[in-house]
Amino acid sequence: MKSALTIAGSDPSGGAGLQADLKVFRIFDVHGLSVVTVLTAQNTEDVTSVVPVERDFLEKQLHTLLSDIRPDAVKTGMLYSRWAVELVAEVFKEYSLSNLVIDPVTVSSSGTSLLENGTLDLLREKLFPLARVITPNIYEASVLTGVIIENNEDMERASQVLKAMGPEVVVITGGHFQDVARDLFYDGNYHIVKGSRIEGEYHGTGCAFSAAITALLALGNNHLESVKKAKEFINRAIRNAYHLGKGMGLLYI
Ligand code: PXL
Repeated sequence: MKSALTIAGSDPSGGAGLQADLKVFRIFDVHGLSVVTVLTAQNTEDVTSVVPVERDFLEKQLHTLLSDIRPDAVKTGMLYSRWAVELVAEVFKEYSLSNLVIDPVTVSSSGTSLLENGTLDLLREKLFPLARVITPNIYEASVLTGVIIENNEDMERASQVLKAMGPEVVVITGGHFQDVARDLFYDGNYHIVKGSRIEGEYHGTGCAFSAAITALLALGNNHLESVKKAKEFINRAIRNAYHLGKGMGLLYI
């Protein structure tokens, strides 16, 4: 059995965060491991509170788990604090882990900030150089690079700037210029991964997409295959999304 670890926040609505990641790992028949970084109070409309776990407890969770089980792939979601980013980078090196997927979470779909000031600088400096794949959306790619993204050429420029920060592969999601949905994959060469643009707001698409890539890497797929298959998976999950609450749709995962 292959295994994948998510280091992420808890989302009680089950739409995003580690709950979504674990469901995705299960779909791909990969054993799911999870280390919780922050607790959130949220529903399909809003995030109302964010409480980081204590540093010592995050460290304890990581060492206790990793001294016993070696995951085949690891993803990070909402790390929130600067110290959490530093700790994850140290632990990743200490255990010589591979197949790190970073979803550089910045804001929730409902607009709440999901990180402390300065966390993005540390993500760039400490974690991106260790990454196999990073999966910013257009907004995150823009914040991380300073490139204003208004067309496909801007998206390409941002992906080059991000690649220079150290990851093997950059996938910028959510391009929809000229009404065509496309993600940009860049590993030194460009590949366009087409999506279908589906109207509406869905919660946790970034989490589920990066979790699917993580599971597929754990299973031994190469990075382009992993991204293409993850995109097909996410398109299906959006097409079959449903509403349980008053706010955003929940993915069928
Ligand atoms: O979708 C980003 C995200 C990641 N992780 C957690 C979240 C959210 C969005 O709300 O709550 C825990």
